[in-house]
Amino acid sequence: MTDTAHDSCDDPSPVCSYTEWDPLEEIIVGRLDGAVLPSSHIAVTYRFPPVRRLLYRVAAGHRYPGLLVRPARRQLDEFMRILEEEGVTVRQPDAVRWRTVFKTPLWRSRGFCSACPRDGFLVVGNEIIESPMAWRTRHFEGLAYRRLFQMYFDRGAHWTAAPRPELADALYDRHYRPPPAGRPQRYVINESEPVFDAADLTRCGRDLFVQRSNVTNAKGIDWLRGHLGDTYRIHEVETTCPNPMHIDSTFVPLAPGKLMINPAWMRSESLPPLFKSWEVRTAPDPDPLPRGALDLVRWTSMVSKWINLNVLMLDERRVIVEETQGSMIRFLRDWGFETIPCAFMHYTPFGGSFHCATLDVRRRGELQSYF
Ligand code: ABU
Repeated sequence: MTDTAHDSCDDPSPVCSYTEWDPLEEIIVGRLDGAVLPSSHIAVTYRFPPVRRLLYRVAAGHRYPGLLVRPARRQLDEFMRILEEEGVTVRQPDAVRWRTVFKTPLWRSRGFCSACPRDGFLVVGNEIIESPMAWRTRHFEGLAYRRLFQMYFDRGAHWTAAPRPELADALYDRHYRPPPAGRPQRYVINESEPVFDAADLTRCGRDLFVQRSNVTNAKGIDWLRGHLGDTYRIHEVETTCPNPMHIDSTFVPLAPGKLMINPAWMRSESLPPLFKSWEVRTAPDPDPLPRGALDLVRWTSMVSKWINLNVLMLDERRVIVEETQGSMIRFLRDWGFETIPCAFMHYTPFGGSFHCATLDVRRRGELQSYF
């Protein structure tokens, strides 16, 4: 890949997206069919309390119960209906038998699901980059997207995979526990090979922002920097989250000049200096989930309570936001956005909300610098 390949998208390119806010034209939305509870490997369970870890050993590798899948699927259908009504082309990955045990020469696992395309794939300009994900249970997640990526490739998109990681035992600290508040950051993974989840990155034209996390190491960031070349600048942002995994509930660029940050995990003083020219606002605390129907979601959620920040921009003005999060809806309206509320909390046991559940394939716009 040469640098110039990223400068603008060939016209018409089926894949073209430089930012989180250019007008959205086409998107991949996750699929819940066949979803399996991810393996009980340390990289998955390190943040569970001891009792949940024990229970999880029995449950891991089994299908998600219908009690979780059915309401989540209803909400997913409604989310896709809203996207289509707003003029967006929606595509979904294929169904895969995630319960199948797969082996490499070093280890074996079952799969997980394809609920969150954001984690495994990064779209930069006209290129789809497959990330070298650190969770063994996600090693073959790309299979669900093969047909779509092949179609985009046939129509002219660039398609790259980062070096396939070994995910050997040596990558993980099997005794890892998150550091207590105020102690130096450390991670369940080390630097023995490059790994990253695409959801640890967010895109603002020529500038991309990344966080180190329990699935993204410095070598992974270095690989991406080398791959993208001089056309892009990758800036690392510091988070104080004790369990960092995915930047999209921590550091959320909404539009040119508008950045939303998580009040618990980001300090405006430690933002990269280039944000001095941007308006940075601290997100509101999440509203508690209503009791009753969402109790099961509360107990089985795979995300933090800050998933209220995980919004999806349709363009610089319109934003899809979770409907139980009244404080977030008011915050975004006060800031000049047009909010589109959608119920989606039942999706969180599968790993995310609107941003995680999607991969924007095409947004109308050109490569620019916003700083
Ligand atoms: N996959 C995004 C999760 C972020 C969070 O748990 O806050």
